Amino acid sequence: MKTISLIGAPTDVGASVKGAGMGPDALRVAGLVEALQARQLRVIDHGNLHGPANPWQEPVNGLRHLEEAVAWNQGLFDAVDSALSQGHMPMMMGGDHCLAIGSISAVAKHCRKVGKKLRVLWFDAHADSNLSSISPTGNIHGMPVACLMGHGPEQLIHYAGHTPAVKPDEIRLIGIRSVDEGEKRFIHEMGMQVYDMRYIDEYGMRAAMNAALEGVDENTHLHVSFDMDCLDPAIAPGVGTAVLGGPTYREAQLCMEMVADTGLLASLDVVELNPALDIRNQTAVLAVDLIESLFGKSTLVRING
Ligand code: B3U
Ligand code: MN
Ligand code: MN
Repeated sequence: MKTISLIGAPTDVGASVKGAGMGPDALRVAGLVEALQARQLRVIDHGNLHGPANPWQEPVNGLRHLEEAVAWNQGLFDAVDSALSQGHMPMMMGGDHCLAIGSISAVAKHCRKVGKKLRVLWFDAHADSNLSSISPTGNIHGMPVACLMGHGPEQLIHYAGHTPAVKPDEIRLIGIRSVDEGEKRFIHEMGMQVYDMRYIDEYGMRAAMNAALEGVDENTHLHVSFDMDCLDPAIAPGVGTAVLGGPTYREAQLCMEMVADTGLLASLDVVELNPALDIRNQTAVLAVDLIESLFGKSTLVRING
């Protein structure tokens, strides 16, 4: 039986909209633990990590709350590292997306150790590829992809023990539709593969997912980093930085089902859920619904669902 380690990281230090720190509890209230158990998974809820409060300060040298982000990411790195070394599947409940630096760094370290290939599927409306020198906001939740690729403040790029933690060909960005000019250049320079909304409109989600999953095999550790603002705000209003024109409910379900079909999912982040902006916890309920599909729940006409 697979064991899921739930790790709550209740902070919004990487954002400039308040509220993502309530994400972990909103997911619990929406029935995450029970839903996973119903998928025949053993669940250990480690509760919420502790870290520095959000001081709500202006950016310093292009970075807002660097010290606090470093502390939270170190805690998360340690928790994910420990879950993986026990053979558990870590599920990080954010919190804002800057936390993926610690979480994915631990995953990258693990992959090195056990000789697995890494593939990260980064679902997001944003490219999260800013550098302090080009970021329009200084918010670190706009920078985790760049940090994981070794471009960011020293304190955020060495958790994995090897830098960069993730190579450009190990990550795929999906659902992207809000990219800053500097990020565009960075993405091209790095040669990252991006399945943006234009791609999804033209070729469909099935083609996008097939392309994003190309080359994965039994020796691949598949990590999903799911920013709730990837989804269209019509179905997911409970996020801090909503962007029109995201995947529909059906498209999102297809993504999850196609990941489930690979049987390779080995770690997960669910981030940027902002209960303060939600309507009756519907975005958290949707997250739980999608996570069920990610773990193999399928429609009634399928035999195993
Ligand atoms: N690219 C902008 C906006 C943004 C990125 N991620 C979120 N918002 N959630 C920035 O601040 O870097
Ligand atoms: Mn994000
Ligand atoms: Mn986003």
